[in-house]
Amino acid sequence: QPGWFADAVVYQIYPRSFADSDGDGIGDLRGVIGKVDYLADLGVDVIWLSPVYPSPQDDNGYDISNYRDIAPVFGSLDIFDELLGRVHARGMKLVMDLVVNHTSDEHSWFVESSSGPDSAKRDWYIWRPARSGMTAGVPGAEPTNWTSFFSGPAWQLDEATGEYYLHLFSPKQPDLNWENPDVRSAVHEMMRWWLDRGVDGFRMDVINMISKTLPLTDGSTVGSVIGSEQFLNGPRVHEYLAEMHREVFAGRTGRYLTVGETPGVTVDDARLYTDPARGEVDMVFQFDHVDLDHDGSKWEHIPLRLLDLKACFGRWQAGLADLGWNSLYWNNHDQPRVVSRFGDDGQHRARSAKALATVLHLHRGTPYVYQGEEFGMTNFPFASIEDFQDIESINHYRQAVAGGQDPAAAIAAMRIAGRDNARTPVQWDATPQAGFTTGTPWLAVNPNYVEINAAAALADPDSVLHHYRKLIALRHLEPTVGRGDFTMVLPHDEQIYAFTRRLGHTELLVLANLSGEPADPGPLPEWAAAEILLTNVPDGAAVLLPWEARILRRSL
Ligand code: ISL
Repeated sequence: QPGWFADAVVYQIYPRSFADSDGDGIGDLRGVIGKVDYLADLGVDVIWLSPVYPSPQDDNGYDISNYRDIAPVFGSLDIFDELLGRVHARGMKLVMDLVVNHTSDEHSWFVESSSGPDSAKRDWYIWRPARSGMTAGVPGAEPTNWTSFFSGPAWQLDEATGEYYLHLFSPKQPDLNWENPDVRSAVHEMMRWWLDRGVDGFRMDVINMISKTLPLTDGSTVGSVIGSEQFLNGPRVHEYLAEMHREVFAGRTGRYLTVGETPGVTVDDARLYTDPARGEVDMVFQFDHVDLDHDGSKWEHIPLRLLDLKACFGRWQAGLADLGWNSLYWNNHDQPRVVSRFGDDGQHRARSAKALATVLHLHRGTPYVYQGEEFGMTNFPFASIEDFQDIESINHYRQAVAGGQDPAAAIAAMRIAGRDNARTPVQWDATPQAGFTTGTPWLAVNPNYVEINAAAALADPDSVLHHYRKLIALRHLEPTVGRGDFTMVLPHDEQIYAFTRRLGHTELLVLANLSGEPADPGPLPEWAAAEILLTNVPDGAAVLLPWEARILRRSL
């Protein structure tokens, strides 16, 4: 039987872009406090806060220099405690981002580790000499040929000691050495410290990368990141997660949430990660559906084919039907906006956003809503490299242009797939800077804020936001949404996404036209008398309008 989180919806806050209370142009915890009532009214059960710890902000806080404090730019521990109290008072939970595959290079652990080969913490990170027979610092002398997620080699030479350290992400994000038991217990202790403070769990950043295959050798991956077969779902990762679960959660009686971010995870891996009997994590974020619209690297866009999407989700639904649990997401701070990506952000913006939300939320699993998704925020019209702030995009641009790519083509790819699409400030209202800040925002506000904003959506009973509110309320009212089994219907239809959910004597049918043309589902006699629970088109007919979606219920 699935846990409490089957009936829950999680809302992700990327604090930098959420709400700025002090006019410095960067969102902060006081800003979040000001929106707790908004989130409670939306109906979400859990808030996941992207990192707010002290950080040089090389990767917007995913490079942490102190795990037990709050960055001044975001607030303080006192303000954090106040937020936690407010969230709990409104009956919601708060989950922290746990980024422990790597720290910042400015974390005291790394400062000590890099002080010399004899440092007591040398072994807390992954240090290696230059490739044998080569001089350190010469291109190609890196210990292995691995590349970083943010372009270039995954190794950085430390001039002082002549050794390299591993960084799967930026050079300012050195990878911790999880083989060292002291590293693991330091992480466990830090997690207990946050739980003792009252937080309700963790979203675990790239947690399936913490175990590397030893000895480290050249990678053979074809694709964007070389070496990944040696660190994705590595040999000891399940052991580490089970140990973490024991060391951190054993004996605690609260209802916690743990979700692992796991790029490259397969259904079979996920069955291991999320089998409750194994005691690892409650659910993982898989990436298959967000990999369907590109070829090779994320920058090589191809249009989504609905049949691929249905096959992908269908596989995940079937694979975790009897054991484990799915997370469900369209968006997060790393992904372009779903209405622009898989919907229609022009003529049918509201209707397509509602259709996509309906489909996602009615799958079996725990849905995640990313800030602004709930009222249909769109991608940003990026025009030049100066418009970007994200390290991944900027590094990619430099590498692509240095390699001879047309700069305009690189920008075009980044406009489609760049992470900054998700990171533009939340559009609260139609006042200057969309009500996000009284100052100058760190990343430009989307010019469409005058029409697309939370205040306008709240005032319009027919808005995307009210549709999200109804979907969340439906999950709370109708147990079939959280707990029913899943059966795909019309699997070969190229326009319609349809499935049923069944629990006891209740059956739901979801019918969604995920295309810009009318679509005919054909006769559905057994549903003729069914009750309509939710639609995005008033008075729907037999043939579905573009992006029309409905949820029906019948008793068996
Ligand atoms: O964003 C991605 C694809 O464009 C992924 O490769 C992403 O880097 C990967 O999913 C890991 O993401 C997480 O860890 C990163 C951080 O930059 C991301 O924001 C975070 O979600 C390193 O901590």
